Amino acid sequence: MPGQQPVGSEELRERIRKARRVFVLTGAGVSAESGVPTFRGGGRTAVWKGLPFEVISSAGMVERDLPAVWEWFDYRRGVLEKCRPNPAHTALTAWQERFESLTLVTQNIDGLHAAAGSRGVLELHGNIWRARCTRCGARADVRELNDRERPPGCHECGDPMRPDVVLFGEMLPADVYREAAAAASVCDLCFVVGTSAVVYPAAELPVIASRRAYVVEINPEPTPLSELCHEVIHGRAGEVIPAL
Ligand code: BJW
Ligand code: ZN
Repeated sequence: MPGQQPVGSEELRERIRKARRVFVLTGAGVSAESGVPTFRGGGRTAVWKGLPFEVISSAGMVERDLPAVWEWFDYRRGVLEKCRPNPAHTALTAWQERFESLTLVTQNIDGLHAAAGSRGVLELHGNIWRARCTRCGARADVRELNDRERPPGCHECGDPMRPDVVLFGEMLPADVYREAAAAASVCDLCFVVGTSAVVYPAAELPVIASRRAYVVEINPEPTPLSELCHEVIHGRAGEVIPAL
C-alpha cells in the first residue's frame, strides 16, 4: 500500500529474502482476531465456572470428572464454530508457497491453520474437533459422535472417549514434538507468534531455533522469550504477518 510504513527492520527484510528454512510457532494470540479467547495476556487468565483453566484443562480433571471436561470442551467448540481464519492464518498459508521450506507448529487446538489451507501443521497440543478413547486410543471426529452421550463411548471398545488434546501434566505426542524440534534445530528464520511462551515444552522450540536462526517475536506484549529474540515486533498478528 502506498505510504504504508515497512514492518520490522531492514535486517529482517533481508533475512526474509534469503531464508530457506522457516519455522513458525503460533499460540492463542494468532487466533485472537478470529474471536477465539486467549488463555492469558492483558494480566488476565481464563476461568470457567470458577475453575482456573489450569485445573479444568488438566490430566487430574479427566480422572476426577470426565463429564465436566466434556462440558468445558463442548462450550469451547460452540465458541469456535463461529470463528473463521483471520489474515494471520491466511498469510501463513501463503508463506508455504513463498519459502523453500516452512514448518508451521501450533499450540492451538482450534484447527484454524488447517481451515485457512495450511498443510502439514504440527499440532503440539492436539485438536479440539477430535476425541480419543481413554482405553484403546481409537480416534473419532467429535462432530460424528452422538452429542447427547457425554462421555461418548468408543466405537472400537465401548470405553469412554475424551477430547484429543494435551492437558497440563500430560505428554505431548512424541512424534509431533520430535518433528517440531528437528525443524527448529535446522531453520534459519524463526517466528514466534501470539504465545505467552510460558508453557513447556512448546516454549523450548524457539530456544532450540535460536542456536542458529534469527528469531522474531510478534506479540503486542513482551514475554519471557522477548530477551532471547533477535527482533520483537509489538503488534497484532493479523496486521504484522500480512505486512511482512
Ligand atoms: C496476540 C494477539 C494478537 C493477544 N496477535 N498476539 C518446565 C518448567 C515448568 C513447568 C513445566 C516444564 N515442563 C513442563 C512443565 C509443566 C507444564 C507447564 O509448562 N507448566 C507451565 C505453565 C509452568 N507443561 C505440561 O504439563 C506439558 N506436558 C509436559 O510437559 O509433559 C511432560 C510432563 C508430564 C508430567 C509432569 C511434568 C511433565 C503439557 C502442556 C499442555 C498445555 N495445554 C494447554 C491446554 C490445551 C487444551 C485446552 O485448550 O484447554 O494448551 S494449556 C494452554 O496454554 C493451551 C495453550 O496451547 C498453551 C499455551 O498458551 P498460549 O498459546 O501461549 O496462549 P496464551 O493465552 O498464554 O498467550 C496468548 C498470547 O497472545 C499473549 O502473549 C498475548 O499478548 C498474545 N496476543 N492478542 C498476536 N492479536
Ligand atoms: Zn476404545
